[in-house]
Amino acid sequence: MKPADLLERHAAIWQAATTHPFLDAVRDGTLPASVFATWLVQDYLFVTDEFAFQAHLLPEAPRAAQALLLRSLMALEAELGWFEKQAQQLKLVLTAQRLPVTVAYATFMHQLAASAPYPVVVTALWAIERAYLQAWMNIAPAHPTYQSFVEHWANQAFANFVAELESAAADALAPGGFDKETEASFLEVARLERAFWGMVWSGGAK
Ligand code: MP5
Repeated sequence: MKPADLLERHAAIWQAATTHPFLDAVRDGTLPASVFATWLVQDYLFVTDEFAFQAHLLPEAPRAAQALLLRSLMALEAELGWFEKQAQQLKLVLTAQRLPVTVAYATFMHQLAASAPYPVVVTALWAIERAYLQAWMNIAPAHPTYQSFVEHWANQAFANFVAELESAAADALAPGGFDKETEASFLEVARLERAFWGMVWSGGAK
């Protein structure tokens, strides 16, 4: 079984992870600025946690995957700068507290990096990126208010990068394919993605 088979096997769960009223409102330009601000700040904090996660993964990775993972780490650092620029333009402070799902996602990534075997971790990383690719592709092109954010993930270069991660995960999982632990981490990514949209949509109230 390949990484992509997880998407088919859990199609309904994956659909729930990558579609949400938050995203529909971004597409339509009806999302209140305050809700968008909550997402932007929490996603910035998520990316700082993802940066630590990926940095831990690098020395564990097989030689053939190191160049890709290093590029990914560099892209994450650039992305932090991109978030900082957006926040400055919108006059948002990025030093907010992490809301509960952001904390849960950080804990999950930390535990994976600390104790899961490399094939499980690289498959989870692919799932994290694949989720955002799909979520934002689904709503492109969006209302001009938010289109520049949508394009940040809904673009061909990002799709190519996610495809490279998928190959790296497939190489790592071969020849046995994914096991229960890989599948459980994939499902946890899907659950956290869904919960993350719910958290920002409700403004952190739940
Ligand atoms: C990503 C993200 C994608 N930014 N936020 C969440 C909650 N899930 C996935 O990661 P990246 O590094 O921004 O492509």
